[in-house]
Amino acid sequence: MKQDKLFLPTLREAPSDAEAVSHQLLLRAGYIRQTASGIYSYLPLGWRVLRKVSEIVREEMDRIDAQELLMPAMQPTELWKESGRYHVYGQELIRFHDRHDREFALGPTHEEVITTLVRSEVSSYRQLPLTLYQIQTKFRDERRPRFGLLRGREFLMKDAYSFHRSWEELDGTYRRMHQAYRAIFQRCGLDFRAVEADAGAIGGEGGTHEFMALADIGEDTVVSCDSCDYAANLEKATAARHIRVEEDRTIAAARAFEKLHTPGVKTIRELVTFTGLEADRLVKTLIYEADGQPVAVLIRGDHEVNETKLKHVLQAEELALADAAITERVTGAPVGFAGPVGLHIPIVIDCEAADLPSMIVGANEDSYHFSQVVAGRDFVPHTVADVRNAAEGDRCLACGGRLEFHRGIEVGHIFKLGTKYSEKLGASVTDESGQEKPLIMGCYGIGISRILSAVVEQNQDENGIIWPAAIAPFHVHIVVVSIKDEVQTALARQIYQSLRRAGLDVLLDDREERVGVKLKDADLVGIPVRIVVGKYAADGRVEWKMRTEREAMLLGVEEACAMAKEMRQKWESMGGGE
Ligand code: 9G3
Repeated sequence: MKQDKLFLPTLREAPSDAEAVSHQLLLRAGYIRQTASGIYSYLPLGWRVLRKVSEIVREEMDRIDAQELLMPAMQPTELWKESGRYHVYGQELIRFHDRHDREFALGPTHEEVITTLVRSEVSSYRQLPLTLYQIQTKFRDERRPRFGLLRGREFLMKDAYSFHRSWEELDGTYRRMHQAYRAIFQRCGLDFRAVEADAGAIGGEGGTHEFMALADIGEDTVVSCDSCDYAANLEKATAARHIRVEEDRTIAAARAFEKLHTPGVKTIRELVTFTGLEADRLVKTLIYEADGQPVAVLIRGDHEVNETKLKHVLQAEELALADAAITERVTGAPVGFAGPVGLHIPIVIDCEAADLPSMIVGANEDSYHFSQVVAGRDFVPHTVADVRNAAEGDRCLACGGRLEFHRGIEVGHIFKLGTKYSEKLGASVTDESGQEKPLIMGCYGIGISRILSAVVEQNQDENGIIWPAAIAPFHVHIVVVSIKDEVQTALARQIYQSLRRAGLDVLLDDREERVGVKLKDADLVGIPVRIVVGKYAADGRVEWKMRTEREAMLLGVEEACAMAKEMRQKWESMGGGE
């Protein structure tokens, strides 16, 4: 590709509203341009990278016998009413009417479409297992699109769906999909973790894993053990309960609770100062509204409520912290003095708060707390459950190691769906004994366009992007120092043709530009190998520099071409070659 004709509008500066470094660099290096908030055009180099990522995904999907198809973006909303999800998603689901006034949604995902398609075409277990996938644009009207491709409103996803006659058969496909995802993210050069995750609204009955690219910009928190391979999204992560030994429960039970006058002591920090006790001896009482009903949640002063876990424990659709007015109405006291004693609403207490032999809690009276309160004696919890966030430094439940936190970008998510959609939509097969049985399903997503940003977040420096070779828009960037010099342009063309003949993707910077600008652009665009043809061209020597290294070196032309060709072999072998 000759750069003089290439549509590659690089920028010196990123727009001020681009906060994430990947967003800034993809804009500055001319890979994407914003059309509207959360909606992007992929310019030629951006599209080349997207295609390379997509090809890696296709190779790994085809390797596990998944079959590619393409479903429509326009989905009749009757399907969403049939699946019961029409009212689950609000403004995020983009709906419109066609010329016949029929309502459609722009597809955010395709469980409904694929299940009705399979319902009408698959009738016998002999046609199973069946895994279908597509690489297609998804539409989700995010309230706050941000960080460029990391959270867009129109994005490229690979979504796969598998259909089975038994859970064992699903488990087999799920394991193969899990392995294929590892291969895909490794080939894309991502530093990622596969983590146990929460299925959320999709309702994965049998478990779900997310694939997280580690990056500080990531919205998710990955909890991983420093000693074993336990890793989970914070939404789901559990930690070992450290067993208390110091105080005997019977002693605590013998002492009646006492009233403490605690004027102005509203927060745990103030209570620590006032009582001289550590936060892990104190219990905060938070009032939540679960599907509109008030619930008291008791948790140790040094812990945080995990609302994903709490929602599951309460089997609530909607869950939110009650506001001050509701808290005062329910507890009879201003926020900061709420407590379980005398409350007439359900009380959920976190396991580790319940482990306390006795606790200090609000007295449900302004400026008063109770000490030596014993759960089960002075109040009866409705539920004792793990409703807390794991904390950094907690012990790993599996091996006792230390739990560490990392920020992560979700680039993949796989689910064992079970029969949730097949039952709702009536997709079943006759099994060996002629029985009609609902199909057992799995679904598997990869954020293809999001991978571009995740890779850039992990592979960049002060000069620009550093593409892993397998997904770089080109393998080699040839820069001619002065295109007026016949010797230089002839040598550059010779190298260009030789490398292209060897199957390398080569970009030739033949622009009438100062060499400083060309070299800056080359660093910004991030192609793995840079070959500069300049004053040494007359001696048949060129400057060779890897984008990952600071130093360049002088090589003979043959040596440079041979090295580039060898690298291609290496890159191909790292890849998923047959
Ligand atoms: C919607 C809207 C947004 C959504 C969904 C539905 C996320 C929705 C979950 C999934 C689950 C899997 C197949 C590929 C992998 C992920 N956001 N999800 O169902 F209507 Cl507006 O998409 N689907």
